[in-house]
Amino acid sequence: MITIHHLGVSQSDRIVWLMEELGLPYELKWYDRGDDFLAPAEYRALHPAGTAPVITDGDLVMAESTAIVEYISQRHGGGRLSVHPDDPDYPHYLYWMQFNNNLQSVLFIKIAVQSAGMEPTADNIMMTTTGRREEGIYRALEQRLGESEYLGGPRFSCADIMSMFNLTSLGMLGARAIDDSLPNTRAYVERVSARPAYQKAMAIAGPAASRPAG
Ligand SMILES: N[C@@H](CCC(=O)N[C@@H](CS)C(=O)NCC(=O)O)C(=O)O
Repeated sequence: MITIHHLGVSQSDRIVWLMEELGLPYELKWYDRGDDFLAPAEYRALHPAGTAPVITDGDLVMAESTAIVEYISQRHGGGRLSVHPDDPDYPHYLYWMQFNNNLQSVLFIKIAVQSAGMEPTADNIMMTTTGRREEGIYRALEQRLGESEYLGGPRFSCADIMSMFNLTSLGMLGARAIDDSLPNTRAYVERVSARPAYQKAMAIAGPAASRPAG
């Protein structure tokens, strides 16, 4: 059985969500962040990358959520939440599977530049580039959700599982609020949040959940 090593309040909640969508059994092992808000030593010892999520599946120890999600979908879920290479939406699926890392890399650069005390002025090339990229990402998101019900096509897929955390929980990294300025994205977030598997997963491992007793 797959064990999800869940770091309390982190994007490892998406693996719980995936398992609930697929109706697969799993064991949840909960870890709390340290006082520095980072993963504790016990968590970092699981995988050299030291980031959440990590899963174990028999002898396999795997990190990086994009890889984990596709691995579980294909190996344990019969590919039913993936988009097949023959599908016309396959290129979109691949693109939106990268949305998570795409947006987060921009936000991390923004935080680094800001914490170095640099001002967001027009002659600050890093701030200009980061701002332009961030705007482009949200523009692409609005455009995609204006033409397709889900990111990977007409069907809910792993691309949606990969993307929701960024739209609901990334305020702490300065992510843009999903408000009336992003109407297609806002409607999408409401639609996807209503899914029973999403609600169940968030109750188990989402931002408002806490370590189960015992
Ligand atoms: N691209 C990675 C990002 C992983 C990541 O940054 N995880 C955060 C949690 S949201 C983390 O491990 N933070 C704790 C730490 O860095 O100590 C993935 O999707 O798995």
